[in-house]
Amino acid sequence: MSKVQLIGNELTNIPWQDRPAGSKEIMWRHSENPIIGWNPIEKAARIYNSAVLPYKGEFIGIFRADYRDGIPRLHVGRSKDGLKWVIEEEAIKWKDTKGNDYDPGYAYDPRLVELDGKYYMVWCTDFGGPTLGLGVTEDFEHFTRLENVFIPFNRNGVLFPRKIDGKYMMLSRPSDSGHTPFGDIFISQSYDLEYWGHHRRVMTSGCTWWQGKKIGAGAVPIETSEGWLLLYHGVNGTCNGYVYSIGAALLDLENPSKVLYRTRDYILTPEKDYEVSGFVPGVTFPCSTLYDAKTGRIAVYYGAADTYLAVAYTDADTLINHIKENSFLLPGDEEEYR
Ligand code: BMA
Repeated sequence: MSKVQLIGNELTNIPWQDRPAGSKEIMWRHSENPIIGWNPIEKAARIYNSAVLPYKGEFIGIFRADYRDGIPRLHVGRSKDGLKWVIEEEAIKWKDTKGNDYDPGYAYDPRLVELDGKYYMVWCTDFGGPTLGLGVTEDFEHFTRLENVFIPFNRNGVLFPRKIDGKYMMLSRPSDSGHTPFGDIFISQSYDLEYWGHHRRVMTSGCTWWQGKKIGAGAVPIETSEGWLLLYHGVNGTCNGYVYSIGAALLDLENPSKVLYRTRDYILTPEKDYEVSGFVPGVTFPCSTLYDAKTGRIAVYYGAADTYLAVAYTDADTLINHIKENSFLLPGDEEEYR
């Protein structure tokens, strides 16, 4: 077992529980899951696939809130301990760069990253069909919506937390307008967060059964001594519909279009009542992590059954050694795809 280093800040107040005695799980669930249940605020029936960050000694998040009209919207939430959340009653109001109102018709599956001293959000937005919206805030009170990243159809946009070789990097998953029955993870580069190009395929679906149908980037990659740690979701089709599990990969630090290792087996799959039963049964959908570079502790926030928000824990040594020792790559994963 090698000692793995997470690159980043200390986070002494990270939510944490030790792995239960006798457990060999690579990722173990918070014992009080789910942390957000049905009808959490007046306007929303369900809050689930959501993204959090440390903020001013406490925690902040952008939450996917599905209203009773069926439309998902984004709300800010705050927490002292990362587990008990106070979600704002009103959805985020967006302005464009000229100060005009620019609210999306729907917005879901946010990812949140601190980058260059600001907080950027990528979400799935409507733009004649689903694709990636991008916005920025410095204070979580004023929100500026930037240019949409891609034309439809695209989902699961995840920005890297720093530039690589002078360029912003974004993972995404080209899709269709519905419940896409295919999908690989791609990476695109930009000098200004507006014009994107130099697209490469990073990882293909079909590697093993649980990720046979499609895959999508989950949380913002964590920089580690062994490469970029990426948590992602993998989907397989059963006779009862899709099942969403969680896997992990290590991407090359200088060229993240190259996969160094990826998990042959899922590291978390729907098992608990709140994962196998809900609005959409059989979904575990990671959108963010908190981590403590000093101890290597990682808290994973994942949506469960499109109904709940749940937390699971792992640590750098356990997870990264597991990925390296239980990897299975497909042709196209290892090399930059042209
Ligand atoms: C995907 C996204 C996610 C959702 C998942 C399972 O296509 O829409 O928001 O969690 O389906 O329903």
